[in-house]
Amino acid sequence: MVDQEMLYAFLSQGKMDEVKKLTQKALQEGDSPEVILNQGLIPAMEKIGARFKNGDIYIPEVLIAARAMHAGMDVLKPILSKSNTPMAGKIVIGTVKGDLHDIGKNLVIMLLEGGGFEVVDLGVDVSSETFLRAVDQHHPHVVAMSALLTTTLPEMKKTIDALKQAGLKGRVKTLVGGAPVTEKFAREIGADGYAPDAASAVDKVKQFIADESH
Ligand code: B1M
Repeated sequence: MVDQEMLYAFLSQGKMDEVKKLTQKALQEGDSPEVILNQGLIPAMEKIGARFKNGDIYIPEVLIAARAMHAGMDVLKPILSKSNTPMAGKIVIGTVKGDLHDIGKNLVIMLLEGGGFEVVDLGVDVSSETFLRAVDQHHPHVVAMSALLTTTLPEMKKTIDALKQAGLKGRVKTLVGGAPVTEKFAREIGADGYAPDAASAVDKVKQFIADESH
C-alpha cells in the first residue's frame, strides 16, 4: 500500500528521487497505478494546495512539489498509457491561454493514452488560434481544454466560438475540465462535454466517439 504520509513528506520537500522510488516501490508491492495516483499523489498534491491557499507555503514550494509529483507520474505514465487496442480516436488537448497549470491536463493525457487514444498535447498557455490550427492540422475527434484559473475560463469560450466561426464545431467535439469548471459553465459556453476528473474525461471521449459512429 502506498505510504501516503511519506509520499506527502517527500512531495512537500520536492524530493523527486524519493517520490520516484516510493512510487516504484508501491508498484512493486502490487498497488495499481490508479491507486497510487488517487490515494497517493493526488491527495498529497491537494494537501499542498490547501496549505498554499492558507498562506502556509508559497509558489516556489508549490512548484517544487509539482515537479516531484511529475517525477512520480513519469513512473506511472508508461503503465497507464500501455494499450493493446488500436488508436480509438484522436484528441487535441491543451491548457488554455494565460494558464500554466498542467498537472491535471497531463493526468487526463495519461488516462486517454491508457484508453487507446492518440493525443496531441499542445502544452500550456494555448491560444484559440493555436487550437484552431491544431484542428486543421491533426483532424482530431475531440478538442479538450483544461483551465485552473477563474481568470482563464473565458479562453474556453473563445476557442469554442472560434471553432464555430471557422465552421469546425460540427466536425469536432469540445470537452472542458479543470477545478473551476462546472457542468453549468460548460453548457453556457456551448461545450459538448464536461468532466470533473481525468477518468470521467476518458468516459466522455469514449461517449463522443460512440455517438459519432451511430
Ligand atoms: Co496555482 N492556483 N497558481 N500554481 N495552483 C491554483 C489552481 C489555486 C486554486 C490555488 C489557490 O489559490 N487555492 C489558484 C486559482 C484560484 C482561482 O483562479 N480560482 C491558483 C493561483 C491563483 C495561481 C497563480 C495566479 C498564483 C500567483 O502567481 N499569484 C499562478 C498562476 C500561473 C498561471 O497559470 N498563469 C499559479 C501558479 C502555480 C504554479 C506554477 C506554482 C503551480 C503549477 C505547476 C504546474 O501545473 N506545472 C500551481 C499549482 C500546483 C496549484 C495547485 C496547488 C495544484 C493544482 C494541481 O496541479 N492539482 C492549485 C490548488 C489546488 O488545486 N488545490 C493551484 C492537482 C491536479 C491533479 O488537479 O489540475 O484540478 P487539477 O486536475 C483535476 C481536475 O480538475 C480534472 O482532472 C484532474 C483530476 O483527475 N481536470 C480535467 C483538469 N483538467 C481537465 C480537463 C478535462 C477534464 C478534467 O477535460 C479536458
